[in-house]
Amino acid sequence: MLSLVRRAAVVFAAGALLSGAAMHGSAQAQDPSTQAETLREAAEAQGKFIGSAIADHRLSDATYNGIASTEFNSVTAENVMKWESIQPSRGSFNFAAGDRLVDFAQANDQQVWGHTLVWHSQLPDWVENGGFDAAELTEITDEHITTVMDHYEGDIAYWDVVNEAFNEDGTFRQSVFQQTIGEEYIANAFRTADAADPNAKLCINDYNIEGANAKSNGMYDLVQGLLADGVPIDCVGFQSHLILDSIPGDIQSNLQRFADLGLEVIVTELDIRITMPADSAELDRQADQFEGVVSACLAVDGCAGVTVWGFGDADSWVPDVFEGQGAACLYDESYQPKPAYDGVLAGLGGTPGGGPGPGPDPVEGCLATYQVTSRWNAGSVVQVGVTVEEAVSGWSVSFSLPAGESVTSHWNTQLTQAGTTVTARNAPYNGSIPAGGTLSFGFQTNSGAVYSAPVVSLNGAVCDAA
Ligand code: 9MR
Repeated sequence: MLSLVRRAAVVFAAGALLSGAAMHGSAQAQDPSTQAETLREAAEAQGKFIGSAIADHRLSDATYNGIASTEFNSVTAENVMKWESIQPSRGSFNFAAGDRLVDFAQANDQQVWGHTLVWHSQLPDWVENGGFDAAELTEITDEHITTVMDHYEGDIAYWDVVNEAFNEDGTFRQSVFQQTIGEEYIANAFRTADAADPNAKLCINDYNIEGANAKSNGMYDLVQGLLADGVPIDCVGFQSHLILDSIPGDIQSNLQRFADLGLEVIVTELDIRITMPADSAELDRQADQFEGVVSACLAVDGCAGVTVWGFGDADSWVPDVFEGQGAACLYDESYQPKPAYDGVLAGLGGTPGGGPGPGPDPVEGCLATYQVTSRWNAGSVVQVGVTVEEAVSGWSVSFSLPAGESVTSHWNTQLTQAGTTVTARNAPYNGSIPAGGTLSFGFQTNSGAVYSAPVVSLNGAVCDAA
């Protein structure tokens, strides 16, 4: 059972200075038994990277910025390096937002993953419907790749050079590039990219290729052919936009067959979506499934790392695209870590809960107090106390809040919220409660609504109300 996450202040480990193209291959494997405080420490101990897509407009939020800088050692531009953002009209380049991400990464010793140069989507109309012939579109594509990669030369470790080139049946997607230029637009893009920045790793990236299937077979045939032709391709990105309980069982062997071609493989856009509302059993299964994907990467020597596609449910693309789906990320809507966070940490060989130890003890009897100590029109402060009949070592207290009420801060606990269910676990320093002793913690919410005290459970047992 995945339980407690030890989340102390972040330590910037000496020697963990990972920036730009210098990172890959220079990350020193540390002793994996070292207890990891954060995802990035756990990843660094394994010589892998852990990344997140970053939404430019969220970096000004202190909580978002704090998690982005402390938990990850790689960042991918979620949108700001796409063609429509960077060259919205011909010859007019806009690097400001991409530069902000590079500055952020350099300030936080993180590598930058460039996303993406040639893609059918988020492509400005002047390219898509410009009516260019093959020679013109090739020239336009070369110009785009060269200008963007020149601008970021030395700052970007990996580029998604070509994105989502395949249909589900393994044939080539009929993008404007494929239709106008033909399949050779792919080899051409890689050659142009290699000339622009010979030190960046050059990847092809796609979704639904995590397991062996028609689409991943198409990708396999393509990259094998590119390598045979001497095309400078370094890596394959497996996006991994996955669905709870439908994770392909053969991710590791599929990654391995690509790695066996001599390519690096990377999980580039991981999330695991759930039909909403997500209950706690689903969140626990999601944690195990995140752990499984990360472990598959770790088990393959050629797998360089894992990037999640946003770390917080509040920012995820999923609910906008899949109606009724969500909760796909490591942190909840209030940026509290979910069980999925522990899953990724465990997959990276870290030790959720700060080290092996017993899970929460079963309890014989407990008495709960739930007091709203202050309430105003847009918030309230709650103090919870639970007195135990017998000693416990490790506690997990759960209860419900009214729909729409969210915890905004908390103290003396590590707390997560999934829908209306709140789970408050002990902090590293207050897990042991003697017989007759009382555990206590508090939190603040975004609502002043009046409601009666909820049923409080401790380690799965319902407590009497005091
Ligand atoms: O997360 C991105 C979202 O904010 C954009 O609106 C969307 C537009 O297509 O792209 C999302 O990111 C995609 C990524 O660039 C490529 N693989 C699939 C991702 C999720 O759609």
